[in-house]
Amino acid sequence: MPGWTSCPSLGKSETGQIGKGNGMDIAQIARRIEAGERRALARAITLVESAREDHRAEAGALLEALKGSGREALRIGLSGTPGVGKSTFIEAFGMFLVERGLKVAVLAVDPSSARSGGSILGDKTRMEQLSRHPNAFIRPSPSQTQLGGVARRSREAVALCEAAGFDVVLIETVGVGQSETMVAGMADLFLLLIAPAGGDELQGVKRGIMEMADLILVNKADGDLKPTATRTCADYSGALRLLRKRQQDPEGYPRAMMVSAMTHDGIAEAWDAMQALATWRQENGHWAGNRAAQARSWFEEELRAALLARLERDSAIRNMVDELGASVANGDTSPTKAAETVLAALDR
Ligand SMILES: Nc1nc2c(ncn2[C@@H]2O[C@H](COP(=O)(O)OP(=O)(O)OP(=O)(O)O)[C@@H](O)[C@H]2O)c(=O)[nH]1
Ligand SMILES: [Mg+2]
Repeated sequence: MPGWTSCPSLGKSETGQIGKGNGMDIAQIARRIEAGERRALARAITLVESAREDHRAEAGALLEALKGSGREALRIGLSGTPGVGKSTFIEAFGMFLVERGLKVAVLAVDPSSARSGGSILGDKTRMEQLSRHPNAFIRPSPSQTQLGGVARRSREAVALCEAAGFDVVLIETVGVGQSETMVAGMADLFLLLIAPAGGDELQGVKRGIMEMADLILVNKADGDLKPTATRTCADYSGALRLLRKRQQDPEGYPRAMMVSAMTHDGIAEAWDAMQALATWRQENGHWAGNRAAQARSWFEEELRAALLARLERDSAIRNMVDELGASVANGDTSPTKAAETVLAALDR
């Protein structure tokens, strides 16, 4: 993976220039990304993944420089429990798309520390064809920090892929609580991959996650598992019909379908369903409305993170927060009063 292990600073570009994020370098890297240069894209993603303050500033300038590209990809979030077949599905679906002339980027988002180096290797073998295809770009999940940091970096990586001219950006996450919400919050469509199983399993999928799904894909609908998959699909279809109708859905959505990432059965139908939904949402204003709402909440999250970071940097305030935290824990001070005290100190 080019750039995956390299130094993230864009200042040290391949041209050997040592820059400090000045306009020249940023403009140049932006042009290279817009020209679809994968190496530039990989480096830029490494940059946005960095927590270093100077890198953050460069990343901000780069994203600003790319803002005007006006390119829009179809952003597809994809979630499912370990072993459900996400990687296999992405390989099959990704190949299906590139064979139709589309450019596909795959980003993995994993806020837990569950994904070891071994699984990344596993993914590479599961996505062997796709990872070698000139119209595909696969980026594994970076090493981990807290969820907030992951959300920001992932959004930025999506924006970079979009500016690089990818038609479809797949954002994969393993189902671990909040990560689905995060991925759904940066996608136009959200797919939930489910394994064939008895009725009891239905209870295992949290209602909140079902409510986010646009398509539930029952994978492994092949061989001996086909009858179970058929039943599972019917169960989920029934469950989806019981959910409250969402404004952003045409008749018949959200829906459950069967696929086999192994035999490729149902992949074309799933893509048709995704396209039909995306088109309907575009024609009915939900697409733009959703993107606007996502951009707004991204801004608000940035602001919250920046304000907290500023508090963290001020050692007097940090000490105050520590002391008040202890006092709140003892029951000596109420949480409300403690927060007011910190805010009052900031105003001084
Ligand atoms: N029969 C059948 N097996 C499948 C299918 N898709 C995936 N598998 C198998 O299921 C296992 C897990 O597949 P992966 O694609 O690695 O699953 P994953 O969701 O990416 O798993 P994690 O990365 O661990 O979260 C592998 O042994 C696959 O060969 C399918 O459509 N049919
Ligand atoms: Mg996988």
